[in-house]
Amino acid sequence: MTVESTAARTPRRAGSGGKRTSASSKSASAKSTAADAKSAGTKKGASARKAGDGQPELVQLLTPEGERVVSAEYDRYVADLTPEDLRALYRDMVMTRRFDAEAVTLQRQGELGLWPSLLGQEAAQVGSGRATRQDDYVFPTYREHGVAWCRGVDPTLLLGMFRGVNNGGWDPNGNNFHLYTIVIGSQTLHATGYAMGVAKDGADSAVVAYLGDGATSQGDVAEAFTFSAVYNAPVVFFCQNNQWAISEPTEKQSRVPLYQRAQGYGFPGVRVDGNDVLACLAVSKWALERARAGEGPALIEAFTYRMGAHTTSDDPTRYRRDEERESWEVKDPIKRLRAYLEAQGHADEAFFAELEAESETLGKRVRDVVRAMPDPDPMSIFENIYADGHALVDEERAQFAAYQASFADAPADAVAGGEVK
Ligand SMILES: Cc1ncc(C[n+]2csc(CCOP(=O)(O)OP(=O)(O)O)c2C)c(N)n1
Ligand SMILES: [Mg+2]
Repeated sequence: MTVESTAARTPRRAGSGGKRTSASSKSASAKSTAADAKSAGTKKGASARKAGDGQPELVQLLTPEGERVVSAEYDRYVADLTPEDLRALYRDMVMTRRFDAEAVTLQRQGELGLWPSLLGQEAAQVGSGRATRQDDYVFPTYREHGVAWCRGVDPTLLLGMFRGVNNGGWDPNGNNFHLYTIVIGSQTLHATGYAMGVAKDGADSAVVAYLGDGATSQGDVAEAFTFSAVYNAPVVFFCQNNQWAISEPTEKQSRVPLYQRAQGYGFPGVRVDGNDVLACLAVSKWALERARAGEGPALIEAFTYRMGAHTTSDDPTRYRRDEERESWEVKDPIKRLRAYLEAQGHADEAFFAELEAESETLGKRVRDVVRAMPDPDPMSIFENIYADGHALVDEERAQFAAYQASFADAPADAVAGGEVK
């Protein structure tokens, strides 16, 4: 039991208009993972595992070897998953990893300015992303490519900002997936405010705020935790503890395990194996269900690892040892679900081969779309700053227009009397 049950369980929200009900569970399917768990190669009643040397327990439903662990507490959240659902989770992770690898390559080829890879964090993102409902709202950091995938955002749209051709790239309200946020931790406040609004509307939607381990040291996150707790906001804080905030290890962020921070704010915190897609799905569903039911926020700490560099501008060999990375390779989220699918006879060679081909097609599409992205008009950088214009921006615009016009190949009509046409 890793839920901080000592934290004050806030009562149901009173008088908030609409009725908030628990998420309805899907009807029982022919073959459940709980049934699978009861069959061959399962471990009973041991879903809380040690995270590593001296680390506290974490919720785990699939071991790194792909064995299903029975959990009295969390099995019910994955009990209705069919073999098809499990293959779909596997596909999500494979497609996400392939997309991410293509983006890294595109950056290396000079097609993108920067890329923050999610390598190693696929299970945390797909598990939590697939736990959300369409009407839920998600506030990501800059690394949530797997969550974007689950929300239905076309992956090619994620690349525009990193190519420098736009300031975001997608309509946040199209998929209830907010724009990427680079200012560390600030999205937790946006999410909290949004969740307070959802509650005032009387809707039974929930909100998920993604954050990193480093973000937990930000004042914005402390404020978001405080406000969400006292206003009992339906928000789930999904923290991917990938062990590093650029070159700062988690030990430099906190003297207690991150999930325990929730206790001080009066809401529950859980540490989950972030490389176990089933556990991430189950724990996220638990947190979303209680948020919908008016029980307020929860903090999930998905214990995982950033297998790549912080971004393509970073060189992690300067601050961490290869052995550390290698120790996480054996916990790979994709390999462990594959082992489970194979052991259960839920997927055959043809499935894996088709998926491989499908992911290559995605890679090619991403490449083609990025290379064809039109460069924006340089003057467009001055758009969308103030609704009604601003003297300083006008001055800067004129200066920049003159600068652009000073190039030999500038179009003759680029400027007229210092004003942009
Ligand atoms: C307010 C603020 N301070 C500093 C930075 C620079 N910065 C960018 S990423 C990063 C580390 C974030 O680490 P973490 O929250 O663990 O997320 P991760 O990158 O590991 O996913 C920092 C300090 C920033 N973007 N915003
Ligand atoms: Mg981190």
